[in-house]
Amino acid sequence: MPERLSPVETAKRAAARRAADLVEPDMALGIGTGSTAYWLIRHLGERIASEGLRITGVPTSSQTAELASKAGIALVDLEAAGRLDLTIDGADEFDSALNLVKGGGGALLREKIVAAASDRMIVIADKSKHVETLGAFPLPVEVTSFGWQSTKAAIEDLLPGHDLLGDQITLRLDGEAPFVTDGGNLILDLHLKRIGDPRRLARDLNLIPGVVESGLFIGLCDTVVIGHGDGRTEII
Ligand code: ABF
Repeated sequence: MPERLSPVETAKRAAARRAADLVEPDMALGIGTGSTAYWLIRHLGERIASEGLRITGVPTSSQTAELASKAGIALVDLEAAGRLDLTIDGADEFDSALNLVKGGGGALLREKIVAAASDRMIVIADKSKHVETLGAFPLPVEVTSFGWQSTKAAIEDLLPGHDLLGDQITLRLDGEAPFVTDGGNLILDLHLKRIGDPRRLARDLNLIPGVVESGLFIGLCDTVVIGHGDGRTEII
């Protein structure tokens, strides 16, 4: 009995399946985090089982590592892998210049490092992630726990000089406690509503002491595979 999926899950699965079909034997892959990436892992597992596909993978989170290992993907450390052929990952938003907002799952630092170490990056996403202007999704910024309130104040001082509609900053929580990333850092979510110049904001954020990385991925994504609720896909 085939699974009955919601239109959003149908879209995610379709995008993931199309991207999985682009993976070639012996590729060294960066493998993303999030529900769309988990569909990718499932489809790669099916190809491993059905055609004996041989690939190695660098996971971007502990959950990705667990799922990829169970799917039969040989996991390697990024240091051992060196350059990767391809990273496939999800996103929270993407615009038509293929700028991304990522990090809703809290793994943005490893996701960005892995993407930057790859010859190509493909994003897989349902069509609702395609926006004209980034910013409706709160922008995750990873900061050191040491001095995080000073870092937050420095970000607040930065924002008025940018083309934004919102300016609230919240500390991401895990229940009552601050959320802690795989790297031991904290995440501030910037509720900006509209980011007029993502490249400039990304650059300015990374100049602030205490900011480890932001969820703005500029110039890293080569292709987006978009999934639709009826199972169709398109590539931009
Ligand atoms: C990860 O996947 C994160 O960067 C991003 O927040 C999330 C998107 O999740 P989903 O695919 O479940 O929409 O790449």
